[in-house]
Amino acid sequence: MELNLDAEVLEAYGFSKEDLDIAQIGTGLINRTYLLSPLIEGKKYILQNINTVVFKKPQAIANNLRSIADYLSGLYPHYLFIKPIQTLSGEEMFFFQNEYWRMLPYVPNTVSLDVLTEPQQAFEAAKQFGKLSRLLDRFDASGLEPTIEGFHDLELRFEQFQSALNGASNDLKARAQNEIDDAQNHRYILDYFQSYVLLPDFPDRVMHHDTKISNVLLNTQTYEGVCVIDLDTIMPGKFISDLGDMMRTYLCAFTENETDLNKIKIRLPYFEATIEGYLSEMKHILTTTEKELILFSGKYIIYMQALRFLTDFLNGNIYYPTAYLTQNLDRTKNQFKLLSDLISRETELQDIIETHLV
Ligand code: GN1
Ligand code: MG
Repeated sequence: MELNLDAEVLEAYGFSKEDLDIAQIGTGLINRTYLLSPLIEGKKYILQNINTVVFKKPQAIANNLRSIADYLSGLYPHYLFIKPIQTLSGEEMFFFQNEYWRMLPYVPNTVSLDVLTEPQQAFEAAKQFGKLSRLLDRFDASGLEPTIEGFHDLELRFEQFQSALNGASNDLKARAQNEIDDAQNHRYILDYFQSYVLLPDFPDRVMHHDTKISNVLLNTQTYEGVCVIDLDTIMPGKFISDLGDMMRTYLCAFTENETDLNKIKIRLPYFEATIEGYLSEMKHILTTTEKELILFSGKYIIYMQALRFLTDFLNGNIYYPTAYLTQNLDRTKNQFKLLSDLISRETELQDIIETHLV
């Protein structure tokens, strides 16, 4: 396969294109990822092209990862933290023809899943993300830079929704009327968050900010969690970001792209496994206030993702890649269905949480 990959990029890392088999991999919507396999023998590597429309400050990513990697390697030398490999001239990124590239080690004997088929996978993934937060509990998050400004800021996401609404055509608004109502009717989720945000025991922590299942590597044989990947959005945030996105993406058997809304519901065993895995690492780290917000984390992130898809639909689909005109609207409906299922089962979900907090 002929790939759009210049030999200079590989040479910056001491590789020659002729010695490699190069394949594009991954399902992420944002960066382009390649697997480099040596034709004769040797280690495999991952090469990524960073999407600078989304990540406007690639240097912030490199700085954050360097300081976290230094901290972790000093205190927990056995912890596998996937940091970028340096170029021959000692840089964490290679800038070529207006594009940023970086290289990462490939972790052998691991798989990355696109969908969860067993609650145990949710347990392992939640444990891995919880572990990263636990190990970084004492790390000073204020030294990190936001790699995307306001990324999980629900207030900003709500404002972006409102300005998209103000600028949208009557046709788009008419198509999205029910979802626009849903967005307004759930605004209390933002108000609730704001009533907590300044409390001293609701601290900023180091968050991964993209805890979907494909961002955890599992051992090929045992399916135990090995490490987390896709570290571009590691930056300060509230714990609800990571746990909430796990709820958003692990609990339903179908993704945000499913259009049959009857299929969109929460699976209790996956909920319990997610909570159990996360709390196996974070139970003694979370503050009293944070523990009160465990279930809320799901509402917060699912609502935010619904707003983001709806905003993009009203803006004419400029952020998320879409296969058809109303895909972002369908994703919005999907996320609101998930949100309402979560809300309708609040009592039993809260009971599960209580069981695992004792
Ligand atoms: C984007 O590209 P991917 O799938 O890793 C987005 C996430 C959304 C997700 C929704 C930088 O992530 O925040 O939750 O799509 N990442 C960015 O599918 O915007
Ligand atoms: Mg990502």
